[in-house]
Amino acid sequence: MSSIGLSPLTSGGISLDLSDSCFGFLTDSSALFGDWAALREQMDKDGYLYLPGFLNRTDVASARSAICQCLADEDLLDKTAPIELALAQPGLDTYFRPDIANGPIAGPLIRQVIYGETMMGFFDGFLCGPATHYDYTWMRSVAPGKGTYPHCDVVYMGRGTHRLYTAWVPFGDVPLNVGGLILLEGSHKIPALLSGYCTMDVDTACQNRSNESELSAAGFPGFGAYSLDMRDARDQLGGRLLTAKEFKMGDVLIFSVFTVHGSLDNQSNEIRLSTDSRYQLASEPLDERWMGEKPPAHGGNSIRGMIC
Ligand SMILES: O=C(O)CCC(=O)C(=O)O
Repeated sequence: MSSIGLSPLTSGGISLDLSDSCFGFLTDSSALFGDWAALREQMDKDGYLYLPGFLNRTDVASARSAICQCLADEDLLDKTAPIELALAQPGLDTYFRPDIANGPIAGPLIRQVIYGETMMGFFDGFLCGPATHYDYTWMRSVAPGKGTYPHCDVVYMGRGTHRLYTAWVPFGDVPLNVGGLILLEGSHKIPALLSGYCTMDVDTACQNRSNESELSAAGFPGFGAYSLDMRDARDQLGGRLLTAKEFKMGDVLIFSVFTVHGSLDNQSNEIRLSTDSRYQLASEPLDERWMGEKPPAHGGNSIRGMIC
């Protein structure tokens, strides 16, 4: 147990330092709701807004049921347990399922939650003008044992405006052992990141370096991760890693594309279900990789050649 009474928490298989100077819990900004200036100030200060209960829980639960049914239809769930619990088949290997969020069965219910009036009204007010969202929706169905390495979103979606925000929405209650999102407080303002890692793009091919991406050529591991070691990233960058004691259906966590984040590992036997979706002013440039009926996404024609 740590000094704050938690069992070991891991990210990427590495135990995190849970001492007060390295780890803590997200600040609840729901009391600021409606005060756009205060919400912008809070985002500017910490790099995120945590809004528990902001979305309609019943709508989120309906979408969850449809997602669970999709997973059950594919035989990914433990057949001895109710589908709604999303308990994984032993040995299941699943992590990323944008096809479910962008598909015809659960998609409409998910999109109603994340692109409906409540969310878009929030971004209209927060961004001070009509907001839009990317057409592409990222959806995670994170199997036991898996998690997300630390990264900043800008390296995956930095070709349009940088006044771009991610909303992370759990489609299930996510206590610590189910492995929710974790972010590094204040990391959106670290000069070395802003002038280095955050200027790069995963969809690049260094023609003088066997076509590896500029991130990989600069020594960043994986596909755009800042590091494969959340603990070490925190030690290097400073600040506290923050998460929620339990994310609940209806909660939303909004953060800047410069905020370092990843997830805790899923240490339970259920599949962690969540989406991450992107919002910006409609009048500002969009990253075309994520727009259209069939967004081009990464690779293929999205790759830009360069000399590194
Ligand atoms: O849900 C996760 O594990 C990661 C989400 C993420 O990277 C994001 O919201 O940008």
